Amino acid sequence: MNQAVLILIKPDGLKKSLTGNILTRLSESKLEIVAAKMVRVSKELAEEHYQHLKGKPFFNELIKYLRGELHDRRKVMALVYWGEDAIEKCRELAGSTNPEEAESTTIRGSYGRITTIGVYENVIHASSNEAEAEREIKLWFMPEEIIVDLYVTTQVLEKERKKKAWA
Ligand code: DAT
Ligand code: MG
Repeated sequence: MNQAVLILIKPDGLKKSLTGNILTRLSESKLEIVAAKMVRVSKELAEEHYQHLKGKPFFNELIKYLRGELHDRRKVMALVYWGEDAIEKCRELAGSTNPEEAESTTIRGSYGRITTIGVYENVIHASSNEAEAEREIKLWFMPEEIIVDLYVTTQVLEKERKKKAWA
């Protein structure tokens, strides 16, 4: 069954110049990239993304980590991969959440670490199931940023709004 999955290359992955290596690993899946962009992550976006972990002792550090405050890289790379069993394939290539427990051949096992204060710097995010993937993709991307029609859309009339354009 074809599925979509949100992948984030987290700030540690960017700082360690691992983007190419990570994309090469993910390409083993033979999935199609249907969206990609760099994102400066607001506190609101980070907290919404990790809403299921609100209240955990590591939540505040996790939000700082995703926003790049721990790596002086205030951005992440966000991608949507699409194809047969995309979630399982990407989660397998990513490896376990805890990078010390992840198989050494996986992305997290190869490049992740746990910091002395206990942050799991695990290099990438991959959605964990179809419902989460849909929620996350809709959170990170607008419909026109994705080159296939993944989810039902609606037409909205945009009120007059200032936006940046090429001069
Ligand atoms: P995953 O990212 O594998 O889907 P998750 O959704 O349970 O795992 O957690 C999201 C992130 O939160 C994870 O990538 C790293 C961090 N995290 C999870 N459990 C943690 C823990 N026990 N200590 C520190 N960070 C943790
Ligand atoms: Mg998760």
